[in-house]
Amino acid sequence: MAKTLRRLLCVFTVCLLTFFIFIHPAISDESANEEIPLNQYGIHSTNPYVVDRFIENGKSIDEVIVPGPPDPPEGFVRAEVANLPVPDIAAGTNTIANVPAMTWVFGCSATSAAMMFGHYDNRGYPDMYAGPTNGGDFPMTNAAWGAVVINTETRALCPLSATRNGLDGRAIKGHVDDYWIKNGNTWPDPFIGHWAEHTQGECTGDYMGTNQLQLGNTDGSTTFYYYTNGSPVYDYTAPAGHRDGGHGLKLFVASRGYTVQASGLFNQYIQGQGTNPALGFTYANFKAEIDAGRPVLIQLQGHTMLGYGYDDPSTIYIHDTWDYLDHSMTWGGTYGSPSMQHMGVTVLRLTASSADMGIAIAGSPSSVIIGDNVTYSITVTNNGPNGTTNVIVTDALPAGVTFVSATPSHETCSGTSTVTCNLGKMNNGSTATISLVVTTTAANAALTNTASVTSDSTDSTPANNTATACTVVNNPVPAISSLSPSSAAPGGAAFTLTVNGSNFVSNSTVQWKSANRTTTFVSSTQLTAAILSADIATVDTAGITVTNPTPGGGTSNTSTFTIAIPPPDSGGGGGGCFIATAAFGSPMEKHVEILRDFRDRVLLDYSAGKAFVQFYYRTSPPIADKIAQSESLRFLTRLGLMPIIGVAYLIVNFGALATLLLITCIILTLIFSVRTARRKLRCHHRFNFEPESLDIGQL
Ligand SMILES: [Ca+2]
Ligand SMILES: [Ca+2]
Ligand SMILES: [Ca+2]
Repeated sequence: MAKTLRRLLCVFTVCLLTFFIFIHPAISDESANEEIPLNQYGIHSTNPYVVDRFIENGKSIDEVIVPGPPDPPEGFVRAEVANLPVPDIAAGTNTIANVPAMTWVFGCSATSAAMMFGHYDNRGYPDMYAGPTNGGDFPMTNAAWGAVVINTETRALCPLSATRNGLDGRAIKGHVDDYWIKNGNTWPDPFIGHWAEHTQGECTGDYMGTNQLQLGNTDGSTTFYYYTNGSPVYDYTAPAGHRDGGHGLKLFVASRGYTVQASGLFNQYIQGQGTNPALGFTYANFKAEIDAGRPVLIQLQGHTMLGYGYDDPSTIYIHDTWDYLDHSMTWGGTYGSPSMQHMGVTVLRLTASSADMGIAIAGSPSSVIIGDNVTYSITVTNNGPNGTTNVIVTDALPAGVTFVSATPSHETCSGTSTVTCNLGKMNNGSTATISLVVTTTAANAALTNTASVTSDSTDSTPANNTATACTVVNNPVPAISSLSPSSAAPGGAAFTLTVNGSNFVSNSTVQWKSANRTTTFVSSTQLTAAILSADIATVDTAGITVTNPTPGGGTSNTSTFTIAIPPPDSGGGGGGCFIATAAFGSPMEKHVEILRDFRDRVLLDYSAGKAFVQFYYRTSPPIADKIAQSESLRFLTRLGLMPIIGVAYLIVNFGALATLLLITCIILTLIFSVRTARRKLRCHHRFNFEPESLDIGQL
């Protein structure tokens, strides 16, 4: 019996524990709710805007309306304008940069959503706003769209929150025309019974159900659904005649061609606002969204704002839909005074937009001469499926070119060694071009220039994100215009030859009679070359050329260098007749002139003569110096030169043959005369003639 009692007690204990573990929270929910007074809609809630509570799939759901006042409530005091800290996640603070701030545009929830999608429009999702303002890039405020007076109320405008006929180029009725009468108005929407409802699209208000009485919203209101216990409600499809504002966000995203991550859309009470204290969205959860670059809708009792930053331990930064400024509040606390309790969030996580960016590059012309410009035509294409933002083309210029200009079809380029062009936003299927001009500075058989493209979106095909153009940069054909010097005396020393001309390059080579000589590049119009003493050992002419190597290149015209006896007035005694000048005292003396004529008109016509002249000029100057210093030597030299001068005179004036004949005749005459004289002498001996009386000069 006692054993049975122990068993019963044990079973009872287990049942009791099971009851408390699994059943008690629900009881706790109910009892907790019932401790809370009924709100204006007869619901046990501290939130006066919970309009209904019902069970679905075994869970209790709150239907919450957000009336979203167009202006801060009467006497409302907000916290001071926040100075955003510099993002530093490790230090416990972060903000998402450049989140638009808007004033209230036909519903705070639609306005907050428009700020969020406006942000995404500039961060990889450019189709979120595709209107004409600001080139289709959603601006940082809605000031550009101005305001309008409707039924005595002045209302700010923004087509991303609420479309309207005449706004932002729209020529048909839109959200405001069909659904809006006056803030808080509960009348049927204006289009009902009067005109056909516009096709919903392009604005958050359409999809979120804002202002639409047939979806249970009075003017200015949007509805959201929350699990009472604080767990998230994923993409909730509301009962007929109702619309969850969160689900509306997803519908809007789909209408713009983008998608939401799995479980990437939910409404959730923050921790402490649901019936289960263990459940609810936390400050840490919010920080994770901000760190991922995702703004979060902050739901207050009666108002929606956009949260985009945090600062530990519990400050969050928000745009409150009432001005363009940064504000802050404490996570889970109240906003302003009279206070609006922070009660929930709506989280949206977009799937990364996908844009296959492609780039092509073509250099023109494909073959140039060094110094010419090459124009690279860079074409960037967004092959989709989404539009994208922050399209950046990078081109690190190769060696051998210098930057001239970079002209993009839109936006800007910068840099001269690495050219960076920020092309900004590119819609699906759109194309942008960049014209990049460089000057070639070095020959290159394959000048390769590579450009690459990146964007904010995921790229399904990275292989086409880089492209290369190949250009042949040829050396020009050189040309010689002059040489300095252009001649030298034979037997001179090695010297530096300056070659003037054009199209010379750093590796041009000077040739002497087709043989390379050590060459120094001075400029594109001047080279110098080391000429050897052996090159000018003898009287000669040498063809000078310049060769540029491949690619391209070639050999110049030939310029002639002369190795010759210096002209008469170029120094040396007597026009080069050193000994004769010393002997006769003047280079203009007529005997010297005869010798000079003989040299120039006879000797230099023959190679043996040239050789003799060269030999003479190398050896005669010191001898001439000695002769010039002694009168007797000068006399003897004059005497010795006389036969040579005579022969030279004859050859110059009568030719070599006539002179030879004449000399032969003279010699024969002399021989004949001598022999005749000898015969007479022998006769004289025979007839006793005196030999002393013989005068040969008389013969
Ligand atoms: Ca856009
Ligand atoms: Ca309405
Ligand atoms: Ca690609």
